[in-house]
Amino acid sequence: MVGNGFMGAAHSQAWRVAGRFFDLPRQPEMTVVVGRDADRAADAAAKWGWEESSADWREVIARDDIDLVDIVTPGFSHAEIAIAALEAGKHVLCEKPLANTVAEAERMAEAARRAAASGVYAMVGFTYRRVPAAALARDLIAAGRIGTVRQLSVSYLQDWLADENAPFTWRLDKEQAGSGALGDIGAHAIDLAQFITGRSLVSVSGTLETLVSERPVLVEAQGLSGTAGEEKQTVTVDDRALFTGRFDDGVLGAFEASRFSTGRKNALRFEVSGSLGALSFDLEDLNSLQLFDATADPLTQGFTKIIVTEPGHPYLDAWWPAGHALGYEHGFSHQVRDLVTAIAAGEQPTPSFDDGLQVQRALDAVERSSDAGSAWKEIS
Ligand code: SOE
Repeated sequence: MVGNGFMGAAHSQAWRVAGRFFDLPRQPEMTVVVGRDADRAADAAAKWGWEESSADWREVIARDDIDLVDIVTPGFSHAEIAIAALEAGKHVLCEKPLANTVAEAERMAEAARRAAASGVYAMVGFTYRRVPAAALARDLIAAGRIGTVRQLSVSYLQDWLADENAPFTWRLDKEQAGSGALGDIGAHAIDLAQFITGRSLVSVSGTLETLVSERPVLVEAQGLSGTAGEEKQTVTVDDRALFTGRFDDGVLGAFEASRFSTGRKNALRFEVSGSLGALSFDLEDLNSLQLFDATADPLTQGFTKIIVTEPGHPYLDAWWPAGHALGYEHGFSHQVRDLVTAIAAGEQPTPSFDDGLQVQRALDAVERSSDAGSAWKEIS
């Protein structure tokens, strides 16, 4: 695994746990964790259960005992590491968004297509597809449970930047992160909307805004934030992204991504309305999915809260008895389960780098639209 920040902790947990709960065709071995700072990488290895640590990813991907490279670094380094790993014959899991630019994502997708021809696969980490309630929503929509989808809204709301004295971290630097709320969490909203509906966005109209343009420098990172210093640094990304998107079946979706939504910690929400019913989900209540059945008796109709913990629900057979809830980290374990299962079967795991490229093009179209006064832009 290359990278040892917050996302590295989440992925480590998944690599450690997935093979102990799911019957995987191959058992993951957590060989090396790589970090720029050798001491911090060594601490991460000891804490998270990696056999070794290293400060040199190039040396690690050249090793014969490495089969798969998991990339959890900021976006600017994804292309270089992923392409090198694929060319070295290693399977790749890469955090979202796939890259910082469409050009980088195109090169990555091309490398992934070449590698797949010889049975080496790449996957992008849109982990929320693997939240059981989200997977159930997709199944219900595909089965026609809410009829023809007519509209949807998807928002991803967090508030870890609402404090204007929260320090400047890499997620606020365009050079390192590519974009702000748009790429960091808007990318999840786009992927999830496309995943649950089975449709693709084709055009968008959007507006980006930066609410706090200068922040104190970071002294020491902790989680998403850290301790702040005296000096100031200029924020070079958006804090909030608002956009509408047209899907390939004509449906119009409403999207919002913000890290300034006071009181909302990790609220990835969707509501999909169809001709026969509707579905509603909130990641802050991730063990449930709300279903409205428009064909039911009007006198007793209403959104029903489905508790998504039954063994028959997606991914739930491996976990606890019904009613014993899952959390944020389980999506990552499900991701490992699906990735390892696909690789062992010689199949392309999803979402592929081509899927990641399509999301990257959508992000780019939102930026182009915002620059052009919210003019509609094709995703191409
Ligand atoms: C920060 O906004 C962040 O950690 C994202 O980078 C992740 O992708 C998301 O899962 C949680 O929030």
